[in-house]
Amino acid sequence: MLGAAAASALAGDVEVKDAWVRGTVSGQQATGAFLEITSKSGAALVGVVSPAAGVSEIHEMKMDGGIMKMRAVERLALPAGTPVHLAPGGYHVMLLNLKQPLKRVIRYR
Ligand SMILES: [Cu+2]
Repeated sequence: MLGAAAASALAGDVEVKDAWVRGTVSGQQATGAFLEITSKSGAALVGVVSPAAGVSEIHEMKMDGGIMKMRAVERLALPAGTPVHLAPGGYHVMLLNLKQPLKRVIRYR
């Protein structure tokens, strides 16, 4: 879902690998999605969409006064030929207002 949105918007320039979503427990409204994304010619990720969530955002983790915090970013640069990792503890796709529990980790290539 995430990969397809990114790839179709950039018509073959972007490759998405190892995408997965952290499973949720009942009542949990948000989770993270992670992937590796590479642009052949250089691009930027400027939005994400998922049918599983009411709101999807690109987030980064940053130290702020000794506390790790996350915040939304509007643009994630994808330098040409360089894999960009969205991974736990760093950049990630935040899925908010989940429409249903994600019962298990979903992995696909
Ligand atoms: Cu987040």
